[in-house]
Amino acid sequence: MEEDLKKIKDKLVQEIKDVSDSQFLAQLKTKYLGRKSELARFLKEVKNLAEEERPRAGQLVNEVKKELGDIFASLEKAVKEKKAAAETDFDPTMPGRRNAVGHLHPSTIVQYEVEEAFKQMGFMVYDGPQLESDYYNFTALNTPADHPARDSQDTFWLEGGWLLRSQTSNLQVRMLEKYGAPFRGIFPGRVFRNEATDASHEHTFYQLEGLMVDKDINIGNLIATMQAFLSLVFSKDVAVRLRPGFFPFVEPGFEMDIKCLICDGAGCSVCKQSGWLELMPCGLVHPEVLKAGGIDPANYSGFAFGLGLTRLVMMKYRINDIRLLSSGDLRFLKQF
Ligand code: FA5
Repeated sequence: MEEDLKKIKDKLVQEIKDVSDSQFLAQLKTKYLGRKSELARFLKEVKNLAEEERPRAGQLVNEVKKELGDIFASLEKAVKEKKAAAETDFDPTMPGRRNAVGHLHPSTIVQYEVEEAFKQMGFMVYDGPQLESDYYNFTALNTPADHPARDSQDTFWLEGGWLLRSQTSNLQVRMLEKYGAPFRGIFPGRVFRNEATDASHEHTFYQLEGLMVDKDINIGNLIATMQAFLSLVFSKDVAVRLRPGFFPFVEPGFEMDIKCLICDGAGCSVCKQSGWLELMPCGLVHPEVLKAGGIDPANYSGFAFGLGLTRLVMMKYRINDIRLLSSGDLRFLKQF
């Protein structure tokens, strides 16, 4: 009997080897463990054996029955797991996939660098409204309604004397009103002008205004601050030049130009063949502006500048067309 039972087990092990189908597995289970199986027949025969043989024979049959049961249980588990894995597309053996993570826009990268440079010199960073009143964008800046200087900034006018700010200078008087003197701050942000676009002009671009008001501020302080920040941002000396420039809210006023880094001063479409790019008008704050901000010009003086942040980005990365920066073209943006 022992021999016969072993044969049953071996036969099952042989038959079950490549089974992966649950239906076939169920059939085999009936065949080997069901009521009409050989094993059931053996079990019935035990009671016909001599009394002294019965316990040993019963034990043998039950042992084999348990072994077969275990074999079926583990196979059923394996088949079930395989089926579940096939139903989902999750494959735990696949290597992980990288998510496409974005990054900062080049204008933001440069803005943060400039902010860092000015923070090191004790300037705070402020923000302000892009929808602005005529008063803060022009009138408070010594540029009344009939002033011809208004024409140099083609403004998007809205109803009721409101406008899209044409310059970050709109924050000069707002800040002086709010914080008084002494004051040291920069205000980066978006400005708007109703003008035709070309390689160096956009209708929507970024400026970064700076304002410092304190006792005895003079042009020397202005030039030293400008030089310090430019060499921090470019990590090298860059050629700049100062020309007289007129803005109603500074006196004296200057234009600070940077030698074009696209053509290295030879002349190109970005610098309009001049070799220089107008980057940063600046000057000493006009006494009328200080007064509009509630500051007494007899006690305080200051300097202000209006950096063309988008142009600085162009110089820093040698971008030869300003329009690329707002194009949303990923082939361009992925390079930064
Ligand atoms: C102004 O906007 C003054 N608010 C600057 C100022 C501030 C003067 C404080 C004195 C004291 P301007 O219109 O020149 O100035 O513009 C400043 C800078 O913005 C320019 O030098 C240039 O770098 C940039 N800019 C002007 N127009 C455009 C444009 N359409 N596209 C891109 N950059 C421009």
